[in-house]
This record gives sequence, structure tokens and C-alpha cells, in this order.
Amino acid sequence: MSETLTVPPVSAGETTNRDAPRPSKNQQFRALLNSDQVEFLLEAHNGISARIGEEAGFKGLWGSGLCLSAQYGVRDNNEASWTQVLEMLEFMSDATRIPIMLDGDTGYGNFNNMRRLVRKLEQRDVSAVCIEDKLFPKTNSFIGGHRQQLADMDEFCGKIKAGKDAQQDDDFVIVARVEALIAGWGLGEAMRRAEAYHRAGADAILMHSSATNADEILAFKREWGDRSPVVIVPTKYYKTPTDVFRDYGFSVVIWANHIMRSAVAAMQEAATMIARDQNLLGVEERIVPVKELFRLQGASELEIAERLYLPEKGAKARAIVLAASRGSELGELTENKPKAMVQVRGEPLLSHIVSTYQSVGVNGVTVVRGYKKDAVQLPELAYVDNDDYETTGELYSLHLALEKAGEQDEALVVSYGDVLFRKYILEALTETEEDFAIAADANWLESVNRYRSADYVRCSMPNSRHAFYSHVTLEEIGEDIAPDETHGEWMGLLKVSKEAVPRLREAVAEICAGPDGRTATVPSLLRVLLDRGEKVRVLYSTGHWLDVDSLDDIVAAGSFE
Ligand code: SPV
Ligand code: MG
Repeated sequence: MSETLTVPPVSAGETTNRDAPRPSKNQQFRALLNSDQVEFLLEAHNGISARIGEEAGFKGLWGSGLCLSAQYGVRDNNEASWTQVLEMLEFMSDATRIPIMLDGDTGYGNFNNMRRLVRKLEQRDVSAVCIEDKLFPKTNSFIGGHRQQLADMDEFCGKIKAGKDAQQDDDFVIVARVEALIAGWGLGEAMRRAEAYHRAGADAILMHSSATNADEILAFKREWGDRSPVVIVPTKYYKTPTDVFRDYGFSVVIWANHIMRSAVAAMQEAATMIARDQNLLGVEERIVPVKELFRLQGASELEIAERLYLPEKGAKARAIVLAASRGSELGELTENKPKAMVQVRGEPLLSHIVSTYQSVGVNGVTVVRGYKKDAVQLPELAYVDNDDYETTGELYSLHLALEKAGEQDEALVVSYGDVLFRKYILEALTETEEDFAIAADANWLESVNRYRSADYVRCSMPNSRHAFYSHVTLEEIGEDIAPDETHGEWMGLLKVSKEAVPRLREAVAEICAGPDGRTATVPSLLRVLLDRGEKVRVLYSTGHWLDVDSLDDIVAAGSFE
């Protein structure tokens, strides 16, 4: 199945479904009944099984009373209320485009209940209902069928008539199910009832049998001829070749409970295995991957719809966090783990950074690991390893991450595993429209420290109220900008629009392939971008970030919220 908007669970965005018009479900079902070949309905009992049936190529589904009851864990004795059945049917109908015939048991009451049932089914786009001539509450035909009492024939005819009168769409189908053979009354009674129901307006007769061969069903069909379409359920006489049904001119064959039974077998096997092994190793390769569930649920349709309908905000970005270096200035704190994993307020630095990203909706975070990479293990992150971290620099790490990610249709934020920043800075950065944007601290003078190298920026204008409303751009970045020309300190954050990501990737690859490429830095990349004529927007802030370079910084990070 294609990954686009092919199958339309209503809940998964009917509004985005613009496929060519197709016959209504009722028309489709009517066509099945009138078709000159034998047609098949597959049992389904919830949304996902309905969808699986449709994908397997079935043209219609059977909402089996037995299996709908079983999936609720109750007996096929009308223990599930008719509205509970209806509710599940709505999910099945929403999940598929093929028609569904409900096994409506005895119609859940008298003619009046039947009328209401028909109206409710039509409202849920269910195309047909089959009712059986037994008494409410019914019992499954294969449980003591011979002892089961049949409905009064005339009363049942009234129910059929009431249903036919209630339907709004001419193509809605009512099938009358004759239980005379099940209850041991023989062919004569079966014929008498089938004829009465036919005259009452039933669109088809379902002749049921619990015999293990098809003799009585075939005898009925011989006698019935083509008075109306005949539907059968060969659960017990499954050995009869389908060609026999074809030759006899049956209209519809229902495979009535096989999806539920196969699901039960698979669930029992998996449950037993997991209970026995107390791990998932054995079971994992026998079951579908989680992404198969996502596919069946129509997750890709939601992604497309989100692109159509959600505002393009900063959230449409992913992040790369460069965290390959040790941070040896922290001494024994980084003996067994890189700086990004040093604890601050009970959590690794990296966790704080990832939380900040997540708080603005940037959930796709890739971390480049290097030094003690095995110590960098946090949930929900993607990892790229720079195993040459000792001889390479941060730009090389970025290069590896960009190459691994391949083509991506999202903006990108690059930051470091040892730089904390406030959420609003990130938010403002991701909302910029420019292809490249960086954040700069205009309070750089406050944090000047002779022992610490920093990347300073010279911009198109210094920070001011006026600058807040202007599009300040970067003119120079480096460690050696004269103090009277310095407008701020780069905070280690770079945003790249989705359109500019390919240009970024190309520039990074080119620098890394050059003579000093393996030890190049992100500021050197910014210089190359400026040389290439790219505009780099600068957002000023005053403080509210922390570059963790020393033990004092670790202490300061403890109160950074
Ligand atoms: C069902 O599937 O619930 C049916 C068919 O009614 S049978 O179980 O054969 O009665
Ligand atoms: Mg049933």
C-alpha cells in the first residue's frame, strides 16, 4: 500500500482525502450481491482487522457477532449491547472503504428495535445487516444448535419489512438468515421460511448449516434456484471446494471467524513465549515491527496533514548536538564520561539540553558521540559516532551527522553538548525566516574571562532597542575581534532553514575535505558561509546561556533553570 493518503480512516483525516469518487459502500455491497460470480466476505472485529481484510483484497467484510463478542471477551449471547457492537462497527467502517455486513443477530429486539438498528447502521455507513430467525438473547448456532428455538415466522417477516421500510438508501441490504437446518427442522421448513422472508422483502437468504459436509446446503440451493441471492457460511463444511459453491451459483461466501481465530493463535503463542522467556528475544522476530502498526493506523497521512494544517513554527526543526569531546578541563569528572554526561541538578547536561529542545517541539535530536561514547545513552535520541574524536574537531562531527541524516525536509539547529541556553532563545532562533541565524550574547563584556577562549561577533549593528526590530546580520566571527568592534559573544547556536540545509551540507563537506578540515570549527564554517555571500542573521540576547567549561561553570549550571 502506498504511503500517501490511500486508505482513509475518517479519524485520520478525511478532509485531506481527495481520491477519485468511487461507488458508495452500499452500492459496492449491492454489486457484490448481484455479481454473477461467487463473492467473499471476510470476518473483521475491529478497525485494524477490518483494514487488514481490505488490504488483503476483500471486497466486503462480515461484522461477526461471535468475533465482536469475543474481542470484548464476552459470549455470543448478546452480552455486548447493540450500541457497543455499533461503536466497534463505526471504527471498522472508518478504517476501510469496502462495505460491511453486520451480523445483526436477531435484530436486538422486535421490529421496532430493528428499525432503529437499520437507521443507525446507515448513519455509520454500514451497508448491510443480516438477521437470524431465533430469539433474543441468541446463542451461537454451533452451541447446541438443535436445542435452539426459532422465531415465529410471521413475527420475523414483520421485522424484515420494518427494516426495509426504515432504510433511507435503496442499496442498503437486509439478509434474512434461516436457522431451520441448524435447529434440526430439515429442508422443508428451511424452504418455507426462506420463501416467507423472501416475500417479506429480504434482499438475500443466508442459509446456515452446522453439518460437516455441504449436502443440506447444496440441496437447499438446488431447490431454491435463483429466487434470490443465497449467502453461506462454510465454517463447518470448510472441506467443500469453493468451486462447488461456484458451480451451484451461490452469491456470497462468508469466511466468518478466521481472522479472530488466527489472531488468538498468534496472541497465545506470543504471550506464552514472553511469560516463559521473560524477555522479548524469541518473540521479536515473529511479530510485526511497531512501524507496521503505525502504517496500518495511517500515521503517514497524519504527517502529511500536519504539514498542511499546522502552522510552520519553530517546531519544524531537528537538532544536532555536538558532544564528541571529553572536556578534559573538568578533570576526573570526565574520566569515565564526556562532559555532556556530567551531572547537573541530578541529570546529565545533555538531558537539560534535550529537554530545552523538546520544550519547543524539536523532538528529533541527534547527538554526535566520541569520547566514552557508551556512556552517552539517553532515551529518544539518535546517535552518530565520531570514532576519530581525538584527531578531529567539531565540524567533522557535524559533517558525520549531516551525512548520516541524508536528505531531510526540516530546518536544523546545531548546538553543543556543553552549552545550556534558555528556551526563549531557541524558540526565537527557530522562528527566524532567514536561512542562517545565530544567537549572540550582547553582555559579552560581563563574561570576559582571560582563561577562556570565546567566539566574538561583529554585526551590522550593536544591540539596542532598534536592533530588536532590525534584521541584524553577522559580519565577522572569531576569537580575535578587537573589543571596540565586538558586539557580542556567539552562544554556540546555529539555525539553518530547511532550504539551506543542502548548502550547509555542501559547505561542511568541502571544508572537511580541505587541508585543515578535520580540525575545523563551526565559526570557521560561518566564515566560509559569509565568504560565499550567505546572510547570517544575529539574534541578540543578554545572558541566559552557559558554556560549561570549568568546575565553576558546573556550579553555575546548578542554578541555571
Ligand atoms: C458469526 O460469525 O457470529 C455467525 C456465524 O453468526 S456463526 O458463528 O457460524 O453462527
Ligand atoms: Mg453470529
